[in-house]
Amino acid sequence: MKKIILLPFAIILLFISCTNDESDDIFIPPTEPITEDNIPNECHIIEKDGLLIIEAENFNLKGNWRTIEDDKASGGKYIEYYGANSYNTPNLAHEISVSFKIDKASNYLVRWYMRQPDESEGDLANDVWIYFPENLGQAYINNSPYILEHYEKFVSRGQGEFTYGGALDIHEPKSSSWMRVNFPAAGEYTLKICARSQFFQLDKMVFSIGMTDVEAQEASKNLTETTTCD
Ligand SMILES: [Ca+2]
Repeated sequence: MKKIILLPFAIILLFISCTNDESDDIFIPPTEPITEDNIPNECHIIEKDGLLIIEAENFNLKGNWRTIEDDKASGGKYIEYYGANSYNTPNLAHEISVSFKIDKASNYLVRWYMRQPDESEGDLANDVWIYFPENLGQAYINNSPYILEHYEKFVSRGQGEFTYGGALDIHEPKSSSWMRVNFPAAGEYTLKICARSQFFQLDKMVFSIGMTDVEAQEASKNLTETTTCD
């Protein structure tokens, strides 16, 4: 009598046990190969409301750049160059880059939030080499557009707080200029930066369109980058 009562429980236990084993052990192969149409999600930095903001900590770092956490920095982080100065020519061992997406032909003013260390005097630790591949960067010399075909010095000042600014310091011909970047069509583009000054700190890049520089500064102060995923 006792065996008859226990039998249904034994069968149920066996069934649960087998089911669990199967779900743990069976490997289900992917049903379709990975193609261009079903690759895993990829995210891109994009423009929003006239601002394309790039957090510096999203650059692909190389050489003597490092990411540092700081509550004062946008996104809680900035990057610092801790290698030797490279004032005369870009040293590609410390070249970093970041990619982003543009949705239509457009021309942006290029600025940034940067900081010099507290102990830096004057114009120490306040610049980088900057270049947009495909010669998309532009300066204005004698009120005429000037195509930037290689790295140029980009500089500003700021201590204590990360500070909005950034302008070109071109040596041949010698000129100081705002920097703009001209994207000819929708697509993915890259910004390259190469180290120039030891202990320079970069928080974020700010590209603006359809607003004044003062408006861009106000609007970008407490904003981080915008991303979209496929
Ligand atoms: Ca940042």
